[in-house]
Amino acid sequence: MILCVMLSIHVCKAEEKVRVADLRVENLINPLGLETTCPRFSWKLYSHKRNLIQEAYRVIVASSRENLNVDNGDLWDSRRVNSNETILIPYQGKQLTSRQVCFWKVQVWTNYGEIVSVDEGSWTMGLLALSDWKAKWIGLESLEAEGEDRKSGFEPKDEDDLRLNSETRLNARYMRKEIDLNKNIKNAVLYISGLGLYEAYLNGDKIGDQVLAPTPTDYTKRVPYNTFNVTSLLNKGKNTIGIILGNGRFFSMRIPWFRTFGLPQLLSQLEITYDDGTKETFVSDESWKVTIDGPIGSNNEFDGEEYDARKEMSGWNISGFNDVNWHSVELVKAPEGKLYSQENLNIKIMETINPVSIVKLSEDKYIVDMGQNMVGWVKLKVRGHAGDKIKMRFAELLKEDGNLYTDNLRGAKATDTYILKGGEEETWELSFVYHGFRYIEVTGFRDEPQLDNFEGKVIYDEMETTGNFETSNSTINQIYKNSYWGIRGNYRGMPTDCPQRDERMGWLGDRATGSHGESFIFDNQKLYAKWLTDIEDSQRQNGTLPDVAPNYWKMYTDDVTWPAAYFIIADMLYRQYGNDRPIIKHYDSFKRFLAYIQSNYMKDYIVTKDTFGDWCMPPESPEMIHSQDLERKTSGELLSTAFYYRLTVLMQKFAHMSGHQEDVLFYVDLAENVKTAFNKKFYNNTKRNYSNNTVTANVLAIMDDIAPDTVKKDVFKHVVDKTENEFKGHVSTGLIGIQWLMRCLTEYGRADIAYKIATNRTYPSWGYMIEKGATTIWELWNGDTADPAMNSANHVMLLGDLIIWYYEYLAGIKNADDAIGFSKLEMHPLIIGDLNYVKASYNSVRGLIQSHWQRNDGKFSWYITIPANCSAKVILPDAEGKTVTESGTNIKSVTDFKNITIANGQVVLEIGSGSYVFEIE
Ligand code: RAM
Repeated sequence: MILCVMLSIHVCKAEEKVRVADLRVENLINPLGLETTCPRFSWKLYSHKRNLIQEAYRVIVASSRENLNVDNGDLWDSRRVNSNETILIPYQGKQLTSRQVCFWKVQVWTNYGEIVSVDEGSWTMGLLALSDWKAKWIGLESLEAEGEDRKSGFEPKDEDDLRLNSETRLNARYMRKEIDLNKNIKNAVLYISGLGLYEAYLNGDKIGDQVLAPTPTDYTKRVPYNTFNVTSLLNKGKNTIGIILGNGRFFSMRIPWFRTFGLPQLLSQLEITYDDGTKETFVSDESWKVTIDGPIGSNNEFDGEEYDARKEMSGWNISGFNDVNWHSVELVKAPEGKLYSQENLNIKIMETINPVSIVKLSEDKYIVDMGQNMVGWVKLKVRGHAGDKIKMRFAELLKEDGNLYTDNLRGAKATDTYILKGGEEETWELSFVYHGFRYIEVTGFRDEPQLDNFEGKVIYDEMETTGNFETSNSTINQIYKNSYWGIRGNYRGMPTDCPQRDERMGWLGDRATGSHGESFIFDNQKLYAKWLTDIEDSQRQNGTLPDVAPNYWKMYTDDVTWPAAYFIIADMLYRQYGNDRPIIKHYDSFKRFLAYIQSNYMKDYIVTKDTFGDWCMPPESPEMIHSQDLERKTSGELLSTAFYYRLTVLMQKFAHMSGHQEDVLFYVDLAENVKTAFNKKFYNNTKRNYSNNTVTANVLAIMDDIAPDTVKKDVFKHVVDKTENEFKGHVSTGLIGIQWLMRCLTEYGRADIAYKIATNRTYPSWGYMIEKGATTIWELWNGDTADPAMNSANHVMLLGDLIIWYYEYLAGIKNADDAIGFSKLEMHPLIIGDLNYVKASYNSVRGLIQSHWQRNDGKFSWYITIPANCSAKVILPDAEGKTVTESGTNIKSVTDFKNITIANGQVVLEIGSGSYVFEIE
């Protein structure tokens, strides 16, 4: 059945044209307000043709469409460059200036002839110099916020007091300004930074579909602005700009428990070009008006939003509104950070889902079930009387009696209130707050609420879903689905640990290896590149790196395993997306961190400091969060030294790539010394294992390539023995060991154990979470029984290398060792357990990769697609001595196939682009 589908996909029309499409500048399609003056160009080649190779390209960049049309690259013409590169080609033309509009296209020569792009791209440059800004920062600081006074005076009794009693309340600020445009408008661009969060309107129309913008930073370091082309929203005559400011992370949810930056403030610059070529600029300044008496009251990311529809100010954001009762704005101090054009994508409503049930709990209390632990909010539809108050409380779980379980939200109130204006049906949704929830407790409805009174809005950074993955095993499929929901639910302009409790921090350790797996599912490169800058922003003078970034908590524990994510993710961006700039940009910071650790915490090449251990490993008793059992716990020194070693190895490559050749030898030596010290200290020559023989200790020694090759197999036997005998085929690691576990078991020949771990339904396992009703991934293996103090039901750190294993192993979609951005693939599917089929695809930076295999009655069929201009080493499992065909022809007779070899029962061959159907019988 599946095979028929495969075969029909394969039919290739010979006359089909090769296409060049998906033109991207800095990996964005038609971006506005680019920050870099050396943008890079990427495109994809589309073709079903086999062995298609780009032989040369020419990039043309013009200052007008007219010039582009006649191939006049007045800004840059690369001329014909003999190269097969299609990603991130750097601009080398005239100096680009603020606001410049650029048009570009690419011409490509392939071994099938020349293709002129049908697609053209364009971008505009941002405001590159501070002097481009004429706008002034405005706000309203003379009105005190509740909680604001606690910034200094508040003295908490203990941790809990601090957490619970440092909450803040502050109404949204509504700002407005009417302007006169006396001529016809040719072009209008708005540059805006509204801190913490803004919603912007022109003549009553909302600008853009972003929510919770701009994305969060350490505002003492960097202040993002967004750019919009707003030409279509303006008219000759009177026009009105209306802005609402929310608190976001600028005026923090908890002070002083969280860092805060100040009261909300706005910078807005509207630049108009008229038809006659003249220009006019309208900026935020002292002439604007403001009120804090609008419908959006307190808006606190942890506690929820309060909306009083009776306070709606009809027409406030259109011309002619009477604002005599509004205040004049105050000029406020600019935030310390550097203004920059935000290049990572904003958050948007990415999906809408409907609830699955409503249960009446008491006279006025209902529980709405969204059927899925989701992140975002609920759009409410209600009819009632003025003053009726609808209260919605959010939670991930229910108690046995059907009420919300909120203990694991800690201090987050997660409650929205909506007060009706009365009359017609009213609809409402959040502006500046979001929740992580599956269930909503609703009170205040006059009539019984119905399912269609609620609509779930799923929000996360606007990014393409690049991966699809399905197998014949329903547990694996459900874990994949839970991961998909969990990963995207924790993208909030930074990767957060969790979306529901009073935390929501960008914890570094959670994403080290996870980000690589995530990159198959989502095009997360812009988000992670931004996050690396957040991390860099948080680095201290002495080189220490934070545990959370942006550092809304000032946590610097000098751990190595958490900050390691900084390096590992830079490497991920390079390997998965071909982006070498993060490595080059952050090289000095990397170096400073390693030097800091070396001089402060290294003794005889062992790193003596570790804070978190193998975080959240399965503990010895069900209610525990952290194991206290010394036999289960892996030595902190071992963890930090193993990670340190890995970083020194990465630095050898990074030094080379960033032109610091002189450092390479230093890191080679350092790595060697660390490795020797590690083996000396932790290797037990008699038992042939590491330290106290935990799975994590042995797995790290093997996979970080610290254990000598001669002993790896013996060490691995202990991994197997522990897992099979002591843990009965279950995971025994926490956040650290899990980053390598699935790959280690598979690489060393026990994929069967990896498969068991992947499909277990008993504790501890991802399948166990499903067994207990999870629709996302838990923070703790024992999330159903552990203390609620740290027990999120939507955390992705325990995924470790599972998603990598799904794509690279089960599906066999993997970058070849020496390849960048999938220019060359190594396709080697893992045929294991009772799996009958795997159907995966990944839309890489070079195009769509597909792998669908199935086995049936001793016959193995595999459909694969290699993007144009790419190649693959294909490894056909269990093929020796069998008949191997491709599209019906014995592979030996297919002249295209190069280097066919047979080894270890596998047939290995090299292929070029195109689609193939291999069959082994
Ligand atoms: C918890 C977070 C996070 C983890 C840290 C160490 O508070 O949930 O996931 O990285 O602790």
